Amino acid sequence: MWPSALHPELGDMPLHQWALKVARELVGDDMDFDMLIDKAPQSGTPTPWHQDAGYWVDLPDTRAVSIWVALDTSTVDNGCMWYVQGSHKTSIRPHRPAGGGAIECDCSEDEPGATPVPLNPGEAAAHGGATLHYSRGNTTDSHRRAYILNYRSSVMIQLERDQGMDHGLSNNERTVRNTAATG
Ligand SMILES: O=C(O)CCC(=O)C(=O)O
Repeated sequence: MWPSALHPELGDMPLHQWALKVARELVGDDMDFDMLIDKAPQSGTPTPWHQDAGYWVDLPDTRAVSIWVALDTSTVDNGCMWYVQGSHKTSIRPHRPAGGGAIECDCSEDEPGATPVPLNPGEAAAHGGATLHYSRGNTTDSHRRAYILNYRSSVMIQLERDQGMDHGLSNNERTVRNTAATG
């Protein structure tokens, strides 16, 4: 979580500048948080089906967008994203804990509209808070890395922070401080 908190200079670089422009056009107006996910070779761990809104605290304005940028070629076999077409306009399904802090809801590759979205490095897909999505485990010998930038309005970000929701930023800052203290 939060690569840009570890390396603030990322915020001024082309990916963040470009993604912010796209996010402003689509819905949000500020970066809520960013993530780097590396599905390591042969790691075989799927990301369970979920809607991001299943993680959220209650907010009066739920408009948000995530921009998922492929850093490696993503394929069905190394765990490219799957989205359910049209689900961004549906209600939020019940979610349950799925282990390791993740959550999941009832959905499968057989859901009508479920579509894998393989991407080349540098290509991106955007999803909203209600979009059903998932990825298979990586069963190949190469990495599947992605940089994910999440946006919503700055007023809603402040409301989240007021309720203690910072997507791991405070943990991250503690880790950085401890790492610096122990060398
Ligand atoms: O990269 C993945 O496999 C999952 C990403 C995800 O769930 C998200 O961006 O909301």
